[in-house]
Amino acid sequence: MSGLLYPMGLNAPGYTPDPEKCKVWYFGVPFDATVCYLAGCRFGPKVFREAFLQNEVYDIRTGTNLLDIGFFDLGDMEPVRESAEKTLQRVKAQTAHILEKGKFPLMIGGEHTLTAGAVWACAEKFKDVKVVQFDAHDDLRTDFEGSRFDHACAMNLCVEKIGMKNLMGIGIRASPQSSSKFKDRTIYRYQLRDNFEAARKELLDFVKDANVYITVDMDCFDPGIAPGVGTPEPDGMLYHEVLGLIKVLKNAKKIVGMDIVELRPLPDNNVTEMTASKLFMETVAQLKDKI
Ligand SMILES: [Mn+2]
Repeated sequence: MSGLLYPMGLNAPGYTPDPEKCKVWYFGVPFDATVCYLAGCRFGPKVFREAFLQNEVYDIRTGTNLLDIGFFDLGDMEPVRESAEKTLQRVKAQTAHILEKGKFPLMIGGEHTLTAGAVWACAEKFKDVKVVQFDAHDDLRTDFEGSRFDHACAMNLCVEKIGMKNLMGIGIRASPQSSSKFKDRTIYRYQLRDNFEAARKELLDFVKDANVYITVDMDCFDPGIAPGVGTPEPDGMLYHEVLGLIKVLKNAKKIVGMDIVELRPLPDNNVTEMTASKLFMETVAQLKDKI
């Protein structure tokens, strides 16, 4: 293939990753059946891949060539359109399969509910798992619109398995009164602004020597830098704040898995997916000794 003077790493002509040599195995889940406001995150995996293939594979901050870690794309998982519960079971089985192979699972959503399936698989494999959730909303409702399997209940489905003490929500700025009892498990957006160092310390104490699963709801970011989400909230986190907190996770015992969810493509605006894919690459580079 000629004509491309500067082929991008993951997108380079002729680059075909060997799955056995790739540490990261990723899959998409095109599912957004329970979103309550703006639908469309079922197309998240498609645009994430497009963005991902445009990123430089050299990470400046850590001096890491990401091709040395290796990324293998398992494609999109088929959801059960009429059942979030059954879809979660499929996510759980897919994640368990990746963990059995000794690989690092990354799931691209799709709606936030999907996280629970991945967390269930990690919790069964590693027993004591803590979840670090970057999100605008706490997602701790026990049910919503008559269902427990709803994106407003995503974190409740996780803590039913791992326990409330093993969840830390970060960047939260929208919550129903019913979940305010969990405020000691939450670093609210205003707390990050008031005293970032104190928040960093709180997260450090939480993740130290733990098995950690990372879930990134793209609405954790400020809508200005991530407008492509289904439920945008003003006054969100900035990129360097999220990455600054991701770096704290180097103190974990192991990072067991990760997802990026609620990415909803906009026409002619790829800022959100570029933010998502860059954050994922930098997270892998920062935490490469723990995945
Ligand atoms: Mn969420």
